[in-house]
Amino acid sequence: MSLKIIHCADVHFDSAMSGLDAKKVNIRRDEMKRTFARIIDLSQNADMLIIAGDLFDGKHVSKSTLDFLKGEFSKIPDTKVYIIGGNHDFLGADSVYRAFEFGSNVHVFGTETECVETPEYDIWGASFKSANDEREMLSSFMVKNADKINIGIFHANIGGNDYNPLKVADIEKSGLDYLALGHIHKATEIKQVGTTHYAYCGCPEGRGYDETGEKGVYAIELTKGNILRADFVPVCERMYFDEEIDVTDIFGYDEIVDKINEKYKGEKHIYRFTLTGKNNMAIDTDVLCERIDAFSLVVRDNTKPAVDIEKLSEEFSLKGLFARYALADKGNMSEEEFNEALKVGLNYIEKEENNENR
Ligand SMILES: [Mn+2]
Repeated sequence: MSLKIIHCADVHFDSAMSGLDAKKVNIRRDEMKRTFARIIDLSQNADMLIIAGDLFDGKHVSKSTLDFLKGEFSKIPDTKVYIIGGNHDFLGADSVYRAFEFGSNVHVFGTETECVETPEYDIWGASFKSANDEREMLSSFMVKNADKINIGIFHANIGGNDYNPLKVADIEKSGLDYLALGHIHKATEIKQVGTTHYAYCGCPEGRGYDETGEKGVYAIELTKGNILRADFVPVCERMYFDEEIDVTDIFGYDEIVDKINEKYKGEKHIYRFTLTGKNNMAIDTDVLCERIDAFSLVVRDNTKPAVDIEKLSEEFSLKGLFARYALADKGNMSEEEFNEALKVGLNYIEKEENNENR
């Protein structure tokens, strides 16, 4: 007998989605629902859907989100849904997990480690009882029926000091066959210690520039002691990109736009490009953003002027004088402001000198 599992975590429904305007936040929230609907689709033929914490971003969950979830879970009546509360949606006294009825195929684990026994497998899990639950939930843990398939679901920080810190040695002693983890938003590969396989699947949809690239879930098929299949299945609607673009030796907005387009490729994702390198152009990043049709785009200018400012400050010239004043005032500015001021000033002086020489 083999067991099919869809392992997801950290959906963070109803989160604020920083950096996007209100209209785009609403679009992203709809996309989040489509992403979740895809996870439900994947779960049609699975024995279980595991949600390893932080299904919600906080304790305030909208009625529409709850009704949506109930509707989705009802589409997979033959798939068991196992949920634990993570640090964001811990099982406090006023938790939605206590108040809302998600459906007869849905089980939410309580705050003490419990086991749901079925003829085919035992599944173990526990919800966080506070935002920073420091209990080590797997220390001195041991499965009950070692000859059965044993699954674990925990929100945890492997090797950390907080958020249910897990020791790899405890995983090794657990007797679990598969440990489905949540909390870290970046997927790991399927790891193995002793006879236990374990993984973080990451979040299914990025919500910030620290959650870049393809996001998804794990589709696992296993028998006692054997992983038959472990596929990372991307399900995200949109991706975040946070990349640097070196604009040394390129000049003019056209060339910078070309260079951005090489990375951007016309796709409607969420981008943050940071211009780096040395360039004397005083770049208006708004102009760049207007010329690129992305879902969301931020361009930051971290370029430095292509001059040696220390050396310039020793010159007996208007530029030299400007450089001396600029260096003297440097302490009052951020690095970015300083570089911007240098470029604007030096470009201005250059223009004036060119006019005089005409
Ligand atoms: Mn999370």
